[in-house]
Amino acid sequence: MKAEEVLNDLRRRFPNEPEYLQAVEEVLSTIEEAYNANPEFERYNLIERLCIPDRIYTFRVSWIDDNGRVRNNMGYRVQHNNAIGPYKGGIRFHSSVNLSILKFLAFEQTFKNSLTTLPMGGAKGGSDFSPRGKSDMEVMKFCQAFVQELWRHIGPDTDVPAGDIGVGGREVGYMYGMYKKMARENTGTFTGKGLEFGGSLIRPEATGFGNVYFLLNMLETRGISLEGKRVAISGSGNVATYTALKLLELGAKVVSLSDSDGTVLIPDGITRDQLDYVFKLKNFYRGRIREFAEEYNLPYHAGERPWHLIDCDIAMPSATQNEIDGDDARALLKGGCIAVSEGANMPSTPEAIREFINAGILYAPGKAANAGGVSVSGLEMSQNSQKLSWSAAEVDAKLKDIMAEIHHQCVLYGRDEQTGYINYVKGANVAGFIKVARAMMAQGIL
Ligand code: NDP
Ligand code: 2IT
Repeated sequence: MKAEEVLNDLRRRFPNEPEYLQAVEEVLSTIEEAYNANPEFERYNLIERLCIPDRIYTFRVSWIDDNGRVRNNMGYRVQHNNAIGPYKGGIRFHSSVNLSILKFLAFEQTFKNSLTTLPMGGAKGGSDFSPRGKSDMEVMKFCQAFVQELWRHIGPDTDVPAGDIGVGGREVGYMYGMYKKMARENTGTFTGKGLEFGGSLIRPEATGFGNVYFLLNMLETRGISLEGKRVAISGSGNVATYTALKLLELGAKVVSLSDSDGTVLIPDGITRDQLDYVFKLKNFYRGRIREFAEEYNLPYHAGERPWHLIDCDIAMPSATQNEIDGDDARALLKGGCIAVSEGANMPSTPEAIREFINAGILYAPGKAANAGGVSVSGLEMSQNSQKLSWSAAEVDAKLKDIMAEIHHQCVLYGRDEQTGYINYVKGANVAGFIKVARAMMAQGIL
């Protein structure tokens, strides 16, 4: 396999899917050697079957808003690969959602889920519906209409959706309610459910906590302590806020948060009271980070991302894809950044990744660093199957072990023998790939 040839073919066939092509390019450029080491893979044209999703469902979602107007959104589910387990991955509701974005996310999810050590295939779904500015009733009606189409394609051993941007506990609850009604069963087909109806303790915290656990593993390879480190975070949603919470608990300083309108700087580090305010603002009032800045008289930069606004030791991008470009990466490095651990999926552009790796800093791609979320989703599935629920301490301990194992796999496949540098991009891609590839080979051409 020549990565460039495979890519050129995909570029020709999917010319309007830049995010998908970007994600595939990053993986192919690092697994070429591992792939070619096994000639059987090529004979089965494994690479093409791994890059192109198994199937994609596309549908229209019609619903009625509070003013009685009929609204139409697009709905999608990309079932990418189920070689190692049922399709598994989040649902994103955001006005920017299109097939390219969901295909990139489903592709990434396949490698991420392979890394988790749990039996889950890769999928992603969503809609260009934006919950922002919608009433609770509108969100409910939309979720119900979305699931009236989706429900027949999912199931506890077929495909298990969860949250992502714009989809949290509220949306999962509404979607699961309608799913249950349509499917006439109660097997927990969504994860991220409420605790009263099969949800797992620590699932809301899992992505952010898991990212901090991964960061600790990375820092340990260089004997660096997290205590007192200045951490810039982007976003102020699920991943960002729980990342901040764990950092605070471990004595680090969170110096920024953001949303799609702008960035707040917290030069002395966020306090627990301030963070509680953000949790309330975002989850209950669905307000803007600007309001937090106003409440505490903190510097706010409209329309800006954090990276060039404040010096930090560590960056944890936790908002969206391609939110750190080459200039942002250079600004981070100039400001003394020694580690980047990605809470978001593909937040760094290829140029930014090159900058980080060339500078020799610790750099963890999202598919490794943010895998804690889907890992605890996997644990939620286990608990649902057993009809049991585990304690928070038990789930948290399992999450820590899983993040350590993912880190271990990255080191195993990503450490350069000569320099000792750990290329976490290569490590995560190769480790994720090998497991899926072996499973695909064992199951024949499907
Ligand atoms: P939320 O919807 O809870 O929060 C998203 C945050 O990012 C909000 O602050 C939002 O601002 C901001 N944001 C979203 N889109 C943009 C954009 N285009 N430009 C700038 N800011 C933006 O989502 P999550 O916290 O769940 O997800 C954040 C990231 O983490 C995503 O990349 C997601 O794929 C990834 N992830 C999530 C997991 C999970 O378990 N939830 C697991 C693994 C990865 P605003 O409110 O203004 O839209
Ligand atoms: O990107 C991700 O890993 C998620 N949004 C979580 C997926 C899941 O199934 O919990």
